Amino acid sequence: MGNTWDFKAVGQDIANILHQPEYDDGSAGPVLVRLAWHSAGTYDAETDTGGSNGAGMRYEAEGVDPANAGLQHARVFLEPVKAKHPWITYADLWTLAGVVAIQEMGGPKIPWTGGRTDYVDDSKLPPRGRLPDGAKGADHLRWIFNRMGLNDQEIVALSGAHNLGRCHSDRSGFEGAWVNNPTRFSNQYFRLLLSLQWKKKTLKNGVEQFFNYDEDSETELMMLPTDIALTQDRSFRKYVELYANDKDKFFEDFAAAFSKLVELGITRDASKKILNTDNEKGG
Ligand code: DDH
Repeated sequence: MGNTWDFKAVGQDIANILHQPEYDDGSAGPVLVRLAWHSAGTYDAETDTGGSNGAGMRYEAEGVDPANAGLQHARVFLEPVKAKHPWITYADLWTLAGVVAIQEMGGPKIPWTGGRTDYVDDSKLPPRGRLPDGAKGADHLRWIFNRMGLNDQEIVALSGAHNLGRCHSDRSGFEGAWVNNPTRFSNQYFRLLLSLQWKKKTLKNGVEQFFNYDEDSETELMMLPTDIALTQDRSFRKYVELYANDKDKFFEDFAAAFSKLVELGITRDASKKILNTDNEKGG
């Protein structure tokens, strides 16, 4: 049984379950990152509701929200880690898993501190519809992220998480991966957004998406309408260009924005002394 507050040991065990040869591209990493993001991205600054505290996806209202389809896989991957370290809250486990996965896939160290509670405060429950809709455009992105207190630069930096993973038609209705190596964190997403020709296509299920056939790898890469919107809006595009040209700057800004994301709306359990719980695994 792991020692209470030994987040480093939890981080190590998360790193150990990332390799999943039977799943997707062989890694649980991308879907764990999405779990962390969707647990936090419901935050509304004005009413101080939503956010990662409470781990609301354990319950039906948030858990079976169509926006969260597929994230049960991420939660199942983490159960052995929770069983070994029962003291950790789900809210901490899910956000730490995202942070550890990013780093293990070659991304930046993301400052992370434990202490989220699993207490569900009914008055803080987020309504559905707070997570972004990939079929929409720049105004929608600002509406969603400004509500969390995040600005244009942070929106673009965070969107760089689409270097990882893929869309599944049975989850979101979209299909395909953004980059050729979707388990390696990099700024490739931004470079491809600018360098390839993206053509709109309507899938059999009626969903519109952008595709490019990559002759080098003989695979078809894709972008969501919201990804393409980042290149069409002047303010967003400035940051797409910055991150496409400067990987270090992208890593730095991504780490800061992701860290901010998983802190949104957090109230820590004051009865427990949380000392020096910085994510050392991320070190
Ligand atoms: Fe995303 N994302 N995301 N995303 N996302 C999907 C997959 C992944 C949007 C839509 C989708 C962020 C922002 C946005 C990841 C991380 C992050 C899928 C496919 C859709 C659709 C789901 C499926 O079919 O399985 C939209 C829209 C936005 C936006 O408007 C900005 C952000 C901010 C992050 C983040 O982590 C900071 C990751 C990782 C995946 C891959 C998941 C997987 O299973 O693989």
